[in-house]
Amino acid sequence: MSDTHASHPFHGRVEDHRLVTGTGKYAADWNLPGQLYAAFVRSDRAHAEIVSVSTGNALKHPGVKKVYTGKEALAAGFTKYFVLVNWPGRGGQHIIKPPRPMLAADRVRHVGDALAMVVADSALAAQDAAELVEVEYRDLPAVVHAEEALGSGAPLLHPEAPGNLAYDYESGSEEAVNAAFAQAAHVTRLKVEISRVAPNPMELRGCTARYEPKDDTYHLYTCIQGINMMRRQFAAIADIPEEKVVVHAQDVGGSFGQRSAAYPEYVMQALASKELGRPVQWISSRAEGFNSDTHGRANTVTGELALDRDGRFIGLRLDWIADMGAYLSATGSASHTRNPSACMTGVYKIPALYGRFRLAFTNTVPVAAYRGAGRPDAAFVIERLVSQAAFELKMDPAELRRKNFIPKDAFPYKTPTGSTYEATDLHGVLERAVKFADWKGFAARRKKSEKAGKLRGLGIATVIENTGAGMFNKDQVEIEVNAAGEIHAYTVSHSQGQGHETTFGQIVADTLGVPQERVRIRQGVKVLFGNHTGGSRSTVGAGSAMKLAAQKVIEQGKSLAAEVLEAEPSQMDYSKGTFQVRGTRKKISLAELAKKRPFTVMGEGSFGSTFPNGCHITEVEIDPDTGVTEIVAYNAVDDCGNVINHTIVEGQVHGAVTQGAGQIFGEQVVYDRATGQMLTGSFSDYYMPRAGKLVRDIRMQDAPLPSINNALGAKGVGESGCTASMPSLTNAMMDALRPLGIASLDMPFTPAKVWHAIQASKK
Ligand code: MCN
Repeated sequence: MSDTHASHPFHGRVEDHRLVTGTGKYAADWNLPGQLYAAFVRSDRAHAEIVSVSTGNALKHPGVKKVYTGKEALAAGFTKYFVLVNWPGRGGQHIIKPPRPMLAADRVRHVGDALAMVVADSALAAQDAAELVEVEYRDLPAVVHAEEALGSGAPLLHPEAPGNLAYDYESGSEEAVNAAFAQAAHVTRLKVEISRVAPNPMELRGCTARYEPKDDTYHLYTCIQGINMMRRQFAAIADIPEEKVVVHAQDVGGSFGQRSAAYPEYVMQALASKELGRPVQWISSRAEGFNSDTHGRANTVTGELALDRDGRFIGLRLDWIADMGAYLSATGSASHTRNPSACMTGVYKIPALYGRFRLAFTNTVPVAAYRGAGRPDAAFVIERLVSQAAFELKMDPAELRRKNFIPKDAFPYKTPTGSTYEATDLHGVLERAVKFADWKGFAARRKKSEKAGKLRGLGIATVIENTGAGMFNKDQVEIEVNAAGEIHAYTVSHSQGQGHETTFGQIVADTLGVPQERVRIRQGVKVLFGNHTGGSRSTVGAGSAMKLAAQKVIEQGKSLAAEVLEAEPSQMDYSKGTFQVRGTRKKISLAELAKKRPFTVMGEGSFGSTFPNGCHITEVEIDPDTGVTEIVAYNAVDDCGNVINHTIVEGQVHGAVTQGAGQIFGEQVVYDRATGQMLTGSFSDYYMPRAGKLVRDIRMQDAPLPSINNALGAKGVGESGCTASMPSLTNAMMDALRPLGIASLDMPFTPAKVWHAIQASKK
């Protein structure tokens, strides 16, 4: 565990000086004396039995210390792993967790599946020797699409999971929905592919593992979202108590859900470190990352919305097929079942609802949480259905939304899937957005585009999502006011780019009324109870605990100051860093007090889910001759409760909108259906959104309605840009394309795909 601090003049984001001057410390910057290096031998095919692995030549390579194969991984007993879903699914069935050795032993199940690890005294020697490991395979047929994997006769990945079905989950009432559909005046149907994406954080994944024989502990120096999730997973795999796992990290160069896992590589490195008596480092390459870092989304969803004669929603049915890849990740199963089902009715009053979720194994990289973790997927389906229903009923899509919003007086609103939404101002947010985007002026803008030979579309999404409820039911923060007068605030949630040192520092400094330069945020240095950074919960959880802890500093400070000033605690006042005996001139600053009586306090609390919501209205312009699309307007009105720092919130929304737009217009992991090879394993083939080109001007307004579920009145914001941008931009695209008779088109809207659809519509 390590220290992050701000030891420079405060300008803007506290962490930026360190990060932009090359003095950050990332996974590859942890270099330990005597460390060895690991390289992994990965499957070059999608599905095959391993007939033999010959390590003789690799072992003879200079510098090689040891070569591990599946045999050693099995012997170590590392085949069990942690999965968030531990509740029964449909018919009381539990999720199927086939054993997974940390190196494939009898079979490889996806291109990139690691089957051997070479440990050598240099990274180069390890890599060269890895190429000398000879593997004999017996090829098996592969399946790379979830719907096909669940079909009859599909190749079977794990004998423990018949029909490749890992988990069958349901939410809501099938009976009630059937009854609603029987009475419907109109039904809108839609099948969508929410594509598989590769998160690609800037920092490559990596770890240095060190076994400490003195106290039998495993130390991981790696990129994380928080220490507790990593410790829990590693301990589950290695079958050791969590106390034996020590995680060290300082800066993390992006994660998006991908860096919460105790990946097999780390476990094997730790095993090697224990056996060889030296730390073992491994840093991924980008190509390796494409094939071994978890992917996101990858859902095929069929949705049906039933409406009555007045255009009111009376039922929603979702059939959700989620691709888990070859093995279950820790977070993927929850992200594709409970998460989307919690906000499955979106912002609408829909009395009857039923969702069935089937999780499939396929010969692809495992899927895990990815910015929004199922919630953008749920919003995508509902918001597309609503806009399509409006088109079919010849209604204004904003009007259909207004008509079906959960009414103001129905809050707190209990959804048919059991969530309780706290109060929101759906109408207020929509009206602001409609005005902000000049909804009424669209017809004229469309005409102008038409004159220029362009197709213009208007998209809207009104979304809500649950954030804030974590895996640990409590968040703790410790604040130490030391003898040097410094204020250190400790948390276990870990920033990966969200600017926590700035916002958490601000919360503590504002509560104490002291300059922010005096506050240091220290992440993952102490083991405390609490959640990792994910689910846009850090502000609600760790942030609230920061405030409570800072309030305790004042309380405890009053007692200590009273002792020093020979007064009663009840006589003490506190303001802007100074304690004063009421009605006298006797006073002492917090810093002076700490020099005499350094002290530490703990702030903690259990904070429930918050429900950030918003309305994003977008416009696109398509050049029909090339299929190239430009986002010509992006207007976002977001309610993320009380805003701690508007610049950071805006940055979060910009980043997430760009990420959503990336998926809608280009990002997609594509596997060849015949061979199971990844066709998009580098940045030459995999489109990453480019700043400035894709989303030119994201305009944003805050519409804060304070949350009542936490000490700050804040709601999470880190993912909302993804949740809203994906449906809004797709609705804009469909609005532009429908007049040509194009009923539906799946993401990504690449120029080629759009051009072909336009050409086909002319025939
Ligand atoms: N904030 C605020 N006022 C609010 C809400 C939040 O000022 N009302 C600030 C926070 O204090 C914090 C930031 O906005 O600095 C995001 O806060 P929050 O919504 O609590 O989300 P988390 O900090 O828990 O971040 C997690 C979220 C998730 S789940 C993903 S995925 C994600 C994301 O944030 N991955 C990111 N944003 C990312 N940003 C970067 N740069 N890199 C990633 O990997």
